Amino acid sequence: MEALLDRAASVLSAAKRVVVLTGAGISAESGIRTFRDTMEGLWKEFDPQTLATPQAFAADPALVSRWYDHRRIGCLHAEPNPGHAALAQLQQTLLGRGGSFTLVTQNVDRLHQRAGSTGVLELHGNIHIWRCTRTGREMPLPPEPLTEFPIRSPLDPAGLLRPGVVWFGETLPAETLLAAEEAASAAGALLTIGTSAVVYPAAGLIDLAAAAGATTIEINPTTTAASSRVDVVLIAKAGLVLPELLRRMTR
Ligand code: BV8
Repeated sequence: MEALLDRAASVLSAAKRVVVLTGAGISAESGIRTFRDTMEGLWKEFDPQTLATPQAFAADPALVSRWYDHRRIGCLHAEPNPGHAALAQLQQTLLGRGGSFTLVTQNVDRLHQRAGSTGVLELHGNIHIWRCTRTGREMPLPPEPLTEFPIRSPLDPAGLLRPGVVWFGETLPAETLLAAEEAASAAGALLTIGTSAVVYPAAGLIDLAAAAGATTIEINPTTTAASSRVDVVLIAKAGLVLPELLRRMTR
């Protein structure tokens, strides 16, 4: 691991343009269950992949709204962990050296922003902003649990509020995806952290960067669908290894 850490640190230090892609794993140490094991307690019998769809919301808006509000409150009560903090510090370090840094996340919890990261590209939206199903107007929700499910839209009597996330089968925000693809295509190094790398087009950013000549590095406590395609695989938890990586880059 020592040699791999040194190699990752020197790759990130040498790269002029760094892109970081994060998934649910970087929020695991903040107590937010990862997407594929998010179903606990009363949500045990549901599959997140089927619940995170427009079809599920159309079929049972109360159930889907209840699930998202449960996760939203969990995100509100969670705190950024040392992994989030290290990425915010990495951005400052690289910008301070005249390089560029782009953080692309699949997460909807806003913990990167709360840790101080800026310019975060949220490919899958944000669980704290909901929008009217009739007008499309977005609005933040109050910091306490909802009491009615589904929640009627205050903007249109026939409308409901839905979470401002991208469901399976929905297209990603075009500008955000384009910015992420442009950054990945110009990257000298891409660091993927805490994602099983099975959801597209997000996971495709790894291949885009590699095809453009970037050195790709993965941090994940298990191997993933991307492990065989990246240059450096660090089998570790993000909250432990990211601060160590930063220390090696700034000593
Ligand atoms: C779309 C928001 C156009 C909701 C989510 C090819 C091209 C394009 C589309 C597709 C394609 N093939 C298939 C598709 C369809 C689909 C897709 O990718 N399906 C997959 C499952 C096969 N994609 C789409 O539908 C996308 N839309 O492309 O539109 C289109 C439309 C129709 C048809 C074709 C094309 C929309 C995808 C977005 C879905 N919304 N989230 C919500 O959050 O509820 S995705 C969801 O999965 C989460 O956002 C999550 O972030 C994401 C990925 O999961 P991960 O983040 O990787 O989380 P996971 O639990 O899987 O893994 C966690 C990892 O952390 C693990 O590896 C674990 O080991 C690790 N870990 C654990 N602890 C730690 C840790 N790592 C570090 N430290 C730790 N301590």
